[in-house]
Amino acid sequence: MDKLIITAALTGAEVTKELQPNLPTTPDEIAEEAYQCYLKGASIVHIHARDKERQPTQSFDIYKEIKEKIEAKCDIIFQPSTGGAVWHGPDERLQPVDLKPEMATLSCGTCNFGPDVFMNSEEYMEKFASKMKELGVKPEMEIFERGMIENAKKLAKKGLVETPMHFDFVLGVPGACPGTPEDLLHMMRAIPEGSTWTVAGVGRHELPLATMAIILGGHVRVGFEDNIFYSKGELAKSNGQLVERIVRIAKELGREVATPQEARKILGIGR
Ligand code: KMH
Ligand code: ZN
Repeated sequence: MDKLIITAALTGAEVTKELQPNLPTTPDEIAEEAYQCYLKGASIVHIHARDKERQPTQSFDIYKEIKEKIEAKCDIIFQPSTGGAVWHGPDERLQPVDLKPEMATLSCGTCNFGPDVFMNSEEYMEKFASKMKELGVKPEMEIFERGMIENAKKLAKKGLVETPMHFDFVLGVPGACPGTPEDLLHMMRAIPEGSTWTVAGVGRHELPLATMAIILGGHVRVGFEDNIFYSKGELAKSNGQLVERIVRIAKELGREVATPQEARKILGIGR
């Protein structure tokens, strides 16, 4: 079994400081939080930028600042979001890809997202995939519903995404696929052989699904984007605290944790 890749999803587009006072939102806060997660055992950081009013933004300049600040501290893999917030348009969402990061997310279909709709038409997906291919950015295929795996396979068939693909099952988003153990099993069995996968369980699903992934040979995403709590009713102190717990569980279960360099090798991204 490969070593475990832990992704820290630090900020997201939906969480506010009112909900989670320790949410990192400025480039300095995000870079420091990324570094702390790296020290605890994360090998990828999934980044959403915020503007000065702490609103989600896909600004090239702000992502650039965050990327440079993180790279000054450590070699964790920088993975910007191209999902942004539900109201961002496709060109706006694509801006951080121009930084030529090692990875970026690629959402593989449209779904409900709480009270909103997260729009990812075939046209968007092909546009995002083509641009990432052109710039040598490894897409992480974001899967919110089972049918999205078929969309990802279609992108690969068209030669817009290289194989083996890396998937992230985001399970438990209100309005999309629930986060039961059966849902994760269904998803992992549906991806092409040789693919790698991560699970991001939303809210109370984070810990059980992460534990399943550790056992099943998948990888794990944790962080305030997906879950702001450490346990029921108890807010987490930091993203690092959530990473630390996964490292501890992995150790107990006999699964070694990957460094960023080891994660690059597992994912087939060069440096
Ligand atoms: N904020 C969601 C609407 C991604 O980062 O690629 C989309 C999202 C996915 O978070
Ligand atoms: Zn995201």
